[in-house]
Amino acid sequence: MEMTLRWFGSKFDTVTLKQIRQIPGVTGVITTLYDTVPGDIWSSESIRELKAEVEEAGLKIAGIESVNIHESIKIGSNDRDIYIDNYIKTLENLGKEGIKLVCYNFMPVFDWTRTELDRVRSDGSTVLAYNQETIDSINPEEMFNHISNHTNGTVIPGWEPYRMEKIKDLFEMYKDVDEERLFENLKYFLEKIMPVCNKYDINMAIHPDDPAWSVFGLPRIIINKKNILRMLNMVDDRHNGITFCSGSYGTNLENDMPDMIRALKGRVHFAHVRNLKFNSKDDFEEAAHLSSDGSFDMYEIMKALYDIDFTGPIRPDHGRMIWDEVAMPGYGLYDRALGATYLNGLWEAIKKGDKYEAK
Ligand code: DNO
Repeated sequence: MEMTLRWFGSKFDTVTLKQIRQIPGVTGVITTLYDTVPGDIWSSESIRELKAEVEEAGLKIAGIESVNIHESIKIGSNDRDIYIDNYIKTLENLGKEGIKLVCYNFMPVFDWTRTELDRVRSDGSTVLAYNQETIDSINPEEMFNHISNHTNGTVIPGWEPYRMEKIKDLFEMYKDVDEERLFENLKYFLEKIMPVCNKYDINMAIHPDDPAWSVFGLPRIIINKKNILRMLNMVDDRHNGITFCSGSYGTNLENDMPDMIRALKGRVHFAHVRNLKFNSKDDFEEAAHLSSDGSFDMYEIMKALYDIDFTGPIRPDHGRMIWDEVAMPGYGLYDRALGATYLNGLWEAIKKGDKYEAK
């Protein structure tokens, strides 16, 4: 595996490439052109500029998160082919610059959903949290305004202003899209993009729906082992793969994550590894990465990735806000650096343990 950190570009991120470079064992960043909107064609020039900036800092671009999908593709509207063609052009431009990993998601309207961005934990750190009752009692627009007031002045991924511009129309457009239709639309999209992925050897890594169930009545499909296998088999190409995100699949306690990882060998192209602490089935918060701070056995998750010979990029995920840092919630420097170091430690121990066992 290759340890990375997510970075949103010098215009948007409070964390610098220099700081990232100084985290032991982090060799690359996962980044994006954050000022594009879904449907845009990413120009070769802007990709090259981004790449040069990252490389000048002694790092590499290990992958793109995300090239977001235009809603017309998810809905399956008449104009979807225009946006698929644009997506293909973007992939082509990324491929020409040697980029081999693209993370995306197929969640209608929203991306990941949390109800709080700054829940205070007993140690004084603040974290992102989810409470089902809050979701059930709030409408999506209120939710958006609520989230926007707690971002420490940053534009947070998944809650970019463009998402809210057409929210009412979008809910209307999704009214006939159920899970089956969403699967069909995903298949249509994947079949169209696989040729360019094959040509440039680009791994597509779909991100799970977070949380792993329907939110605000919208359909969600990338939620469990059964659905992932269906998605992988319906377009059976090794470039059609997944992002294994423990913080997303783990929202559903019925998902046995080490078992899922083992079942997906060869198709896990990217990993987001973090912990969650459940207070009840309907309320969880994003703990530190350390197993004992949350509800997951992080050793078992890393061991499963090791066992499937995972060689792709991995990144610590949302961190807590600690040590008075003011940054994008979930994406500060300090706790993610601790997370990367912890995950690197687990990996080293697993690898060495494996060697001793073999002797
Ligand atoms: C949240 C992220 C998601 C993720 C997208 C991938 O912090 O994990 O926004 O980047 O779903 O397309």
